[in-house]
Amino acid sequence: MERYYRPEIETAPREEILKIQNEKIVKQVRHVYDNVEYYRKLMDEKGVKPEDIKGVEDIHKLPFLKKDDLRECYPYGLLAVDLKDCVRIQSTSGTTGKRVVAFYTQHDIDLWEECCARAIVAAGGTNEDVVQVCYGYGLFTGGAGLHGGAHKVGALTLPMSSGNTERQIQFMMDLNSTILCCTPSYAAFIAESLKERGYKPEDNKLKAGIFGAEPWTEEMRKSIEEGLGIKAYDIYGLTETSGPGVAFECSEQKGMHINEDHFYAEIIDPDTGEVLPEGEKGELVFTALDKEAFPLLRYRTRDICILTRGKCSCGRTHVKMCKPMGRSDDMLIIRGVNVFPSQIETVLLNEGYTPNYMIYVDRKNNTDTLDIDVELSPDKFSDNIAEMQEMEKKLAAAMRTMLGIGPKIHLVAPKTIQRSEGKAVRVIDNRKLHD
Ligand code: DLL
Repeated sequence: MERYYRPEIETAPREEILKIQNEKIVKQVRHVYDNVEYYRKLMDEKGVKPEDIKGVEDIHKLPFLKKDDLRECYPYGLLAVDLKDCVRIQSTSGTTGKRVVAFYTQHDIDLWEECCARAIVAAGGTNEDVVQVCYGYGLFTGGAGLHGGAHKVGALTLPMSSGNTERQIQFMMDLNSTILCCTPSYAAFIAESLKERGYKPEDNKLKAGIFGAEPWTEEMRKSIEEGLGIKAYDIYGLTETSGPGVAFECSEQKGMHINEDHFYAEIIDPDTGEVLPEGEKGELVFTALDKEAFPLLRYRTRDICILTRGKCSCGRTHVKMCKPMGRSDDMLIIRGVNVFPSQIETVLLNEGYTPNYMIYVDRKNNTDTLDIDVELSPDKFSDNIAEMQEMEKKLAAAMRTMLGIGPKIHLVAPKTIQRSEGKAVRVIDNRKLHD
């Protein structure tokens, strides 16, 4: 039987959700206009006043916020409450430019942790579970968010943080963890490490995993589910909107329900900014409806996505987002062709290879090149060069069919590609260095 953390909200009729959203947005726009000078200026420039926003149908009148605005406002420029009312700061893992710092009041923390609690319950979590959190703790929102959510559910929480895989496995087996929370790439690594130590999927007590923070394919889901003997659920979120839990998967495992009583989602055309109708692919934009300290309105996530409102078998009524199809800035344009790393992962897993790979893009003699290192599992590895070359050719052909361009494949020995404990880095684009 499906269980919910807040049934009255999660299964509320559409009209009721809309009513909640309309009430919240009116208050929220007033709060931001009165307290955030930067956004007030953007609204004034656009000629929009708080009184013009009477409900969510007016949200499209508001200006967008982009990552650049956040950089410009670093660190306090978008803060909407007194600093003394904030109880926490978290930050993005960003490697370029300034990091985004997000502020939280206690109300914001409660709201965020509740979103994570909803995700854990949707994955079958109860107070009888042992939740092993191996997302990074610290500034990254993964550890803190799922940790808080697990507490709210009343589960026994194992605050492992990421890394030290030996210890992760020891605790998982000794303390009978039932729910695993980490990035999908780290889950794949844990599965591989368990197998190497001679454990079979049925030897652990895990029943579910809550995996997110990076794109992952359906093929990767299947491989993790088989490797660990669990059901693998997706979870989405970003530091700017609080962290994980903005959206989460239910038993249907087909798209993630957005916590619409807290976050209003739109899909826009990334070039024109125009709002697209339901079912169309575009950039995901979020408005935080009731966050106090760092209440971003119409924040452009750069994640490419589709929203759908069809009836869900789990009984939840909140809108669903599909798996993000990569960020608009993750998309590689190689010889004019759009390539998403997720397409490469799909081909690899379909062809029976491991999810351990590295993509290298470069430009030689004014032509883009695409090279993919693919790690072989020990059973596929051989010193027969002709055989290896034949496999490389076959894989390159399968890639060409999927991508529209042919990469150069390099099969590499088992254990030669570095494993990820957090967000996996799988693309190195050397063109950026030359341009
Ligand atoms: O990654 C928050 C998080 C922690 C989500 C743990 C889920 C689990 P940031 O570091 O700010 O926050 O990165 C946010 O990561 O805009 C997406 O591009 C990507 N992302 C997050 N979840 C998913 C997912 C956290 N389930 C950025 N699928 C977002 C694909 C995801 N991409």
